[in-house]
Amino acid sequence: MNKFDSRRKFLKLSTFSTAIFSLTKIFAQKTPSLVKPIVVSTWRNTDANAAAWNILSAAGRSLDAVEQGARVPEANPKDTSVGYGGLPDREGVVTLDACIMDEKSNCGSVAFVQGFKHPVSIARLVMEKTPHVMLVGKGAEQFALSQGFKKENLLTKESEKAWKEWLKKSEYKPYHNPGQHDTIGILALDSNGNLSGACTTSGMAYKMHGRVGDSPIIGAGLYVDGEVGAATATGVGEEMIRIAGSHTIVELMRNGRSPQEACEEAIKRLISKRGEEKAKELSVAFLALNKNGEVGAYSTNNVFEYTISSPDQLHQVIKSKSYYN
Ligand code: SD4
Repeated sequence: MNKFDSRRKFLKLSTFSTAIFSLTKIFAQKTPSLVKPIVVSTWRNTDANAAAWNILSAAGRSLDAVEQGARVPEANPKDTSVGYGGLPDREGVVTLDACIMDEKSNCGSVAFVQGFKHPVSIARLVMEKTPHVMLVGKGAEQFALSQGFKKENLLTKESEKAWKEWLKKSEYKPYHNPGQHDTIGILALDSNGNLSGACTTSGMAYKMHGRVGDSPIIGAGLYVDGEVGAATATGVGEEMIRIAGSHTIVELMRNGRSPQEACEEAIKRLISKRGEEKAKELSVAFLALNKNGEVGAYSTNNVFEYTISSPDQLHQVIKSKSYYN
């Protein structure tokens, strides 16, 4: 073979390999890697998970799944820690907090909102339609009205009765009250591998008027990093804010911890800051999901449960491990 023949053969071969390479590239773009979807939420939120699962199992977006999931307890008058039917503050006013975050770190949040059943959906519109992340109080309510949300009374007869009963002694002991937490934090990974999260609450029952906890605070009650994982929290919000709990967990996962190890480390950090004496009274729990669909959960006391939905475990309630038994 002379010099020109081998040059021609070389050119033919490289054209052939370029064509194969381009075909592989096109094929890879057209067939996204299919990930097993999963959704996890705090407490016994099986109906919320079912709503989220409807979206995830039809190859929908995790952002839609967490919003639709969070709206379920928001609308349920029997859930006294979230939305409609939420227990009021000590003035008898129901004030709501919520936030939402997607895989690209887009986020939206509302706090101290009165008279709107679905703060999570208002938070989503803050994210999508304003240049801001967080709107509070009257401003958030004005924005909600401008977006077509309807104002309504959220104080149910049952919640009003409970508040009047509470007023008789007016004892505020959120630290001693593990049974009074039901806030939903919900995290989802969709079949395109995208993570999102949402968190919504009526806050601590009988809190001071104007008090806002961790739930609407990005980094405290919720954090999502699309490259790493997501975390959410429930319990006495002041404690999660103190250690930027959800962000701390995502950073620990970024540095190689599993979701379980990260939740345990965050709880231990919180306990070491507060001291064992105080920590024994605290009801705080974290839930985390990483990019590979692995889940972790850990709490201070042994009352925390979470709900998982995946192709292998449909709407299953699981008891979390805890520091104190
Ligand atoms: C808050 N973390 O407002 C919320 C309360 C909560 O279930 O989780 N309740 O501090």
